[in-house]
Amino acid sequence: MPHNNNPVSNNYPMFIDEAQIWVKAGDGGNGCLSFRREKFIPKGGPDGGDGGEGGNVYFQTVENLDTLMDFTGKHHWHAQNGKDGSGKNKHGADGRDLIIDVPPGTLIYDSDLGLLLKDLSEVGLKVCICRGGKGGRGNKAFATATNQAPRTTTAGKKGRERNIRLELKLIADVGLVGMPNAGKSTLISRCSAARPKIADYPFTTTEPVLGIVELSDFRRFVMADIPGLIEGSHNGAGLGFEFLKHIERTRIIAHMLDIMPVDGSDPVENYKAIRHELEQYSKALAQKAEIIVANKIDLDPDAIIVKNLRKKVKKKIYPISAVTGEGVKELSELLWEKVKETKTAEAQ
Ligand SMILES: Nc1nc2c(ncn2[C@@H]2O[C@H](COP(=O)(O)OP(=O)(O)OP(=O)(O)O)[C@@H](O)[C@H]2O)c(=O)[nH]1
Ligand SMILES: [Mg+2]
Repeated sequence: MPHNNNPVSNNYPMFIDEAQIWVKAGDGGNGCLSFRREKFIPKGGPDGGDGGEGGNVYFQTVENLDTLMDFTGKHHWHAQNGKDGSGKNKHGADGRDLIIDVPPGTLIYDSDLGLLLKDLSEVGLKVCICRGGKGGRGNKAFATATNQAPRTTTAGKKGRERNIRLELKLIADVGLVGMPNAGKSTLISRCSAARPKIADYPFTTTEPVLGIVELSDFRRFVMADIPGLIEGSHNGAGLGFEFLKHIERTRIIAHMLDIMPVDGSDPVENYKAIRHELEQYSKALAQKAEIIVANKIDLDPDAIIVKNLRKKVKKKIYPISAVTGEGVKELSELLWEKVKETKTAEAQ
């Protein structure tokens, strides 16, 4: 399926969540062929009722949804068919509409036509994507003065079906920043289903990767892994520059420090260098809430390096090992809390 999540050519927003589904409106019920048959009324007239209408398929945007993950396990969505008409002029019941909830920011495409049907940009929008089929007519409807006993009925019309591609522009809640090789991709692959490439050389990550971090009780947030930053990133050095503008849109930054860089550099200096890049890039970025994560603590069993880091950086530091998983759960909970705080602050 063609889809472009290359932020360089796509400007903004870059993170795209997608789902491919098939939707079908209900078929109309068939018209009924029937004649009145009652005691003492030998030749009753036609009394076949019309079929009910098929249900429509709607999409609507709701609050509290922020991914298209609910569509991964369900590809077929079907509104109810209309019921057939029956004797005694009974109309068939209309089929129930199907209303599909999507998060605000969802684009709805007809994937066969490659056509954008609707941009559901805000909460509270609702759009009909497939109309249900009309009900067929019962023979009663065909009775005329000259044909009082018609045997004609029509079948219900088919409900419309479409192959739909949903595309959601996501803005990550947490942006991972740090030097190349700090272990950003290792972390995102440990706490989400994202599987970016991981390797022991700098600039392994060349494009942002998005992961959804899931916690208990359906809590989740979106984390973005971007290419490593280096000195001069704000001026375009390395790969990170293109992606800083997206990190600017995240709610918080998780600043990842490698406590034992293979190039022998000093983690404190590295921390300052990245801070400098963020500050040079923009005020908004520099002012964003930051969680400092000290990674690779499995290499520091006596916690001496972390202790030293705390002393020098003079800020709260959260130690983890993205490889062994130590501290990752606690970090995820903390990030969730911080994301929630910023969401609450925004809502006020
Ligand atoms: N010992 C140890 N090694 C780690 C840990 N986390 C990551 N690494 C290693 O560090 C190297 C770099 O990891 P990545 O996750 O690719 O680092 P990155 O920050 O995404 O790097 P770039 O994409 O190049 O910016 C890999 O060899 C990882 O196996 C950790 O907690 N402990
Ligand atoms: Mg990486």
